[in-house]
Amino acid sequence: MGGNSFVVVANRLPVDLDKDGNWQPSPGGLVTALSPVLMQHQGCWVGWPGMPDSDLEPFRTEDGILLHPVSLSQSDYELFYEGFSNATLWPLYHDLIVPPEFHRHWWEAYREVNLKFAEAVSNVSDQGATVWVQDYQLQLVPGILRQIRPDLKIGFFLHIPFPGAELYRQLPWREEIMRGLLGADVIGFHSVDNAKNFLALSEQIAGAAGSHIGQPDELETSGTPSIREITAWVTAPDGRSVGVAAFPISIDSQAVAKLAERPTDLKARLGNKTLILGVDRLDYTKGILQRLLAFEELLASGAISPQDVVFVQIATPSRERIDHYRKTRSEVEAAVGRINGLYGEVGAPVVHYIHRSVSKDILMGYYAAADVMLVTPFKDGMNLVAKEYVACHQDSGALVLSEFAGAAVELTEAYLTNPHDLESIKRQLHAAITDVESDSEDARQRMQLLHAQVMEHDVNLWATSFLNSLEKHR
Ligand code: GDG
Repeated sequence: MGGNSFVVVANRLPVDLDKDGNWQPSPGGLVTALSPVLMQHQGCWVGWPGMPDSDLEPFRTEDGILLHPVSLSQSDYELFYEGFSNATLWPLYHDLIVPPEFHRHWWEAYREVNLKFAEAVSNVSDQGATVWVQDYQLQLVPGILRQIRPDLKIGFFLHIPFPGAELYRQLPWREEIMRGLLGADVIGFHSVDNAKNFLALSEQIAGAAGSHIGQPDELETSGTPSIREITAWVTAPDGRSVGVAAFPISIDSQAVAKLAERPTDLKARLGNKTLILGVDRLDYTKGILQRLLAFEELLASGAISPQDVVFVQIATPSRERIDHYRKTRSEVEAAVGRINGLYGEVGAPVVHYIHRSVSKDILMGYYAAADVMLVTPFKDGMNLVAKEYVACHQDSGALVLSEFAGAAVELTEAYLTNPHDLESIKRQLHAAITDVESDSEDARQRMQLLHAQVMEHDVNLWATSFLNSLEKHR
């Protein structure tokens, strides 16, 4: 076996089956960032193809990337994916916005599926290959690989927040997961705070020792100050030294900005009103209801008028069989109906709600047309939507952004808000609307700074910084 010197492993393969049965590349930034590296290194991507009980042979994308499917059963999907990944880890890592559920049979499935992924990686990896493990669904993979393939160079990146030790310690399988992660050579997080949480916990519960936050050059990256801000070494229980650092993910900024240049008639179709936009997977972490409530209260008080503003919310379906997702959807849809019932006119709703996925082109058209972007998660690892909006605006528009999104660390010129405080969302939304309507110089300057930040720190910088760190670690 073997044959690959560079292997990415993620829960999902970077392709989706279209309605005609053809594989199409999935639109995410991760695929864009990693495709050149995979092509350059004769790379391979290991992941689940997206439908249970499929038994597919490895195949190549149009770009020549080898895809190695891992087969998951319906029961794996329910217990490992919907259960442990999305109803235990997801809420725990997002600071208990809803209570996580702890079930032993979900944990068993998580372990077995992680073993399956690790074995698949081991089978396709050359001696001494570099393996980059992605995200919370696969946290045991580094530890398993370390045992069965000690020759590999192993990196791990977490795409969601890493919570404080006080919360994390609730998890019955906390030691096993920490040891799994510590199997890596380098562990990357979006933010310094996430990395610090991990360091504290690794000392407390995994028997790791000697962790310290060092100087940037201890784990040199080719990045900019924001990327080099924290670097630390932690000594794993088996004596190996593991690098821990913040690598804030980003987007393919140039490509996004280019797509947004295409003209659309969206504003005209919406009556040339001030356009407020939300774009999210329909997830309880994203604070969609709170932003609708803030909008509703501003309408109720007369601070804004339905004659002048219109709100478009794109809420892509997500994890629809999980109870808390169903509840969130009903609450959001009830609010949309109520607000339109109170303030809309026939043929002119004040909230336009789209509960389906839209194409990348159309999405970029919405970003470009939007005067105010509302991004209000209670907790978010990074939030790429905020960065995509900013890439589409050189000096127009305004971003209202939750302090609890990882993106807030870099996008400090946004209208920052606390999504738990409705008055704070109302205040910042109103300020953003007023500033863009009056074409304020301050708002223009703020957007110029945000735009420059995102254009400079793109997803390629993220990937190369991480991989350089991993390379140097050895
Ligand atoms: C996780 C972390 C972290 C959305 N609707 C449509 C669509 N999208 C695209 C957006 C954006 C992506 O999906 C969403 O990314 P986010 O970062 O905003 O959020 P999560 O999905 O929760 O991602 C997050 C991220 O991983 C990366 O590390 O930033 O914190 O939770 O790219 O544009 N794309 C299309 N149609 C849609 O309807 N084509």
